This record gives sequence, C-alpha cells and structure tokens, in this order.
Amino acid sequence: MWYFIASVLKKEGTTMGPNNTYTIKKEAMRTLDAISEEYTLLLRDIHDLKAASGPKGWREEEAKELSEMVQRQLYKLQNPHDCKEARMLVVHLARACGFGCIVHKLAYNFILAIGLNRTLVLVKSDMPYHKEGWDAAFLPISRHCPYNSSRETDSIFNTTKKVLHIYENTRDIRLLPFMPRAIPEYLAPRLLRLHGQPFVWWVGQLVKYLMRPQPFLQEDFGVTEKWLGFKRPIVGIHIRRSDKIGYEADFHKVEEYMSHVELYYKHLRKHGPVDKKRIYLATDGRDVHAEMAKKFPEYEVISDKINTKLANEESRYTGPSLRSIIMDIHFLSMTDYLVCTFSSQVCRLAYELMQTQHPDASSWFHSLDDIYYFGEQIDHLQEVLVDHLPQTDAEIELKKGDIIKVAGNHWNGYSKGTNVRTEKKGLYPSFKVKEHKVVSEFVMNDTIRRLNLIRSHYINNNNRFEFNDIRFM
Ligand SMILES: Nc1nc2c(ncn2[C@@H]2O[C@H](COP(=O)(O)OP(=O)(O)O)[C@@H](O)[C@H]2O)c(=O)[nH]1
Ligand SMILES: [Mg+2]
Repeated sequence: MWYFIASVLKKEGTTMGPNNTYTIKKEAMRTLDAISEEYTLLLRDIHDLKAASGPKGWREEEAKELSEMVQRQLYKLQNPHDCKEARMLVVHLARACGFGCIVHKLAYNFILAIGLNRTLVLVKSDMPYHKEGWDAAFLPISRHCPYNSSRETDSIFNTTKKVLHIYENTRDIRLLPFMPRAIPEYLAPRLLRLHGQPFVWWVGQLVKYLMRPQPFLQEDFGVTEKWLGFKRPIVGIHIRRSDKIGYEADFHKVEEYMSHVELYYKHLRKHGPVDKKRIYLATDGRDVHAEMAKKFPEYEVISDKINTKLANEESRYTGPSLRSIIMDIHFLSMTDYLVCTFSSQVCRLAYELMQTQHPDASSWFHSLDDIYYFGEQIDHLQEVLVDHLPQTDAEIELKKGDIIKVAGNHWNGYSKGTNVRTEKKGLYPSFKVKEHKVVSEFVMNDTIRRLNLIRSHYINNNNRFEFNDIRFM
C-alpha cells in the first residue's frame, strides 16, 4: 500500500504542468510526507508486536535450534563413514560463471542430493576463480570424498548406482517435488511460524554449510572487520554495473539506491538517536566511490576500494578477486538492511546469508528490480486474500483463494502475474495476495515410495515428464 501511495503522489508532485497550481504540487508532497510518517510508525508497531509475541528470546532460541539441526544433518549426509561405500551425486558445472552463480548452482544440486539421499561431490576444476577448487577458501564440503572427476551420464532415477553424475542440462530435475521453491516438510511447522520467507531461510542454511570458511578466511574476516571499522547500524549497498548492464539488468543511478537508504535511516530515527548514517558499499562500478563521496558527503562509507578494482572482468577469475567477492558478500550479509538489485546473484546470496544471522531478516532489503528468486525455481506462487475487480485493461480479476504465478513486483503497489484459474496475465494490487508456501517431503528411505511420488507429481504436472526415465517402475 505504501508503494502505491508513494508512487501516485510522487507522480502528482513532480509532473504538474505550468497551468496547474503550485499549491497542488506542494500539497501532494506534504501528503506524501505525512503518509511516510504514518508508514514509519506502523512499521515500528509491527516491529514491537513481533518482539512482544511469545516469550522473550523464543525466536532466537528457535532459530538457533533449527539451524543447528539442519547443519548437523547436512554434515552427516556429507560425511559418510566410508567414501567407497557412499551413495554419491557428482555435480558437473557446464560453464564458468560468477561466484554467486557458482554457489547457487551448488546449492541447487545440494537440494537434489538431499532429496535423493546422496552425498554431494564436486569436480575440482569447476571453480574458475582458483585452481585449488572450493577448498581454496572454504572447508571441503565432504571430508573424505570432496572431489571426483570421472564423467558418466546417468538417470537420476537410477537408484542402484553408487555414483551418480549430474549435468546442468539434465532434464526436468526442477520438477521434482523437493526442488526450489519447496521447503522440507519436517521443518515446515516450525519454520512457517518463525520466518517470513521460509524458502530463503532454507537456502541460507545450504549456502552457510557450503561456505564454511577455512580457518585463515575466518581470521581474515575478523582482521578485515577491524581494519574497515565495520560498525552497526549500517546499510549494505550493492551496485552491480560493468558486464551486467544492458544484458541482464538495467542501469540504476546512485541516487535511486540512496533514497531507500535515506528512508531506512528515517525509520530508524523513530526508534532512537542515530550517531552516524553509515553504509557498506560493494560495487564493480569504477566511478561509484567518487560519485558517492561527492553526492552524499554526510554518509560514512565503509568499503574496500580494492575490491572494486578486482571485480573487473579482466581480473575476475583470480584468487584475489575471489577473496574480494567473498569479503563483499560477507560484509553485505552482516548489515542491517540491503539496498541492491536482486537480478544480481551477489545480493541474493548476501540476503540468504543474512537470514542465517537473525531469527527473521526476511524484510531487511529493498531491491530496485526483481523480487527474490532462485535460478531454476518452479513457478513462484501467490495466494489471493481478497477479491479484485480490474480498474483498467492492464489489470486482472482476482477471487479469494486463486493462485497467481507472479512474474514481478513493479514497486508501485502493483505486481504482474498470471491467474492460474483464468489464465489471464496482468497487473494486480500486491497487498491482495500472500506467498504460497510449497512444502515437500525430502528424505525418503523407501525408494519405491519416492519414485511413485515423483511419478504422481509429473502426472499432476500435465505429463511434462517422460516416463521412460523411470527405469525402476
Ligand atoms: N568484489 C566484488 N566483485 C563483484 C561485485 N559485483 C560483481 N562482482 C564480480 O562479478 C561476479 C558477478 O557474477 P555473479 O556472482 O554470478 O553475479 P551476477 O552476475 O551479478 O548475477 C561476482 O561473482 C564477482 O566476481 C562487487 O560488488 N564486489
Ligand atoms: Mg553473472
């Protein structure tokens, strides 16, 4: 609702022609200020309500317990007693891509490994930043069987094979019921109560496991934190430029990012005094640091400018560049709020890791473009809470209970999507829907039961699956 009002009034306030009176323009901006104030107070109330719900500290306790449970299970799956006896899933990445992209591909295959009850194994040469592979920065994902390099092709339903090889182009993995955006059934009752975006929490746990730092990296985090003078409160800004612009994302001015930072500090001041407006700046845009210093001198900017130099395309796939992106993601994830573009895997990864440090930080961000998504996810679904009659040709009708496949949020109060019932695509008010959470059973020891479940899932999905692939039925 806030996005809707802000968008309408800003337009009224800034597009008044010369014949319209100055008073209306001024009134529009004054109304906007008043509503912004109300919005801020409402957010404070929600924050206080959340803090007051349940016994003091239960959220922290619950988050800690759930995280420890998941981390223990991942560790167990990844560390079988005898590697020769273990059922493994070897993931082969087809092409080199950025760090965030690699982590997300590994997380995706980690989910597949968990669903098939197999130990995830990597190929050393699939890490373009370092010849030592994943272990150059992180603890081996498995102590006894970290790497494998043989190449074979298998069906994921070949349950008798000890070692299964999986390639990026392996068909239809994404339609397996436990693949993104599902959360494990055994976690669901507790997770749905705890967290605003349970799927992001789940991905956060997977990337937390994958990115457990080597001791030297852990030490580097501590030393760098001191050297930077990293202090809270702080807003993390990631400004993705260079190779991304014009191909995978639009250009956004520094001012666009900073208007959301301003709003954050305005809200924060309602809770108490703020000594300094601070930002952590990560960017691959060469001119951003100078522009920020010139246009926003009142901000304390915490940043390592070397990281920006190392981010450029010529030096990207090198060890120092790997350190730079790990540092930037680490510090972005430690901030109190993120302003960035979710079209970038860098910021989505920082957002996922942020969830592992707080009971529920799902609303601690503003993305200038996409809503949160996970590559290869099945449709992102929303559930309609109240009916909606279209007000313009661009809008679609909603009925309570309808399911919507959301394409994106326009950040002006409206989202775009397709109503599954009517198959109509168009705009609808974002506040009339809520997230539809997908829950799936993950580890099932009974193989036949699992294959049957997979088969029935495909039948329910319009036979998009070729049944020849199920060799065991
Ligand atoms: N150090 C640093 N590197 C960056 C930054 N932005 C982009 N990069 C580099 O560019 C790569 C971008 O690829 P990827 O992680 O797949 O994210 P995406 O292309 O933005 O979706 C990163 O992994 C880094 O190597 C930044 O703010 N800091
Ligand atoms: Mg990329």
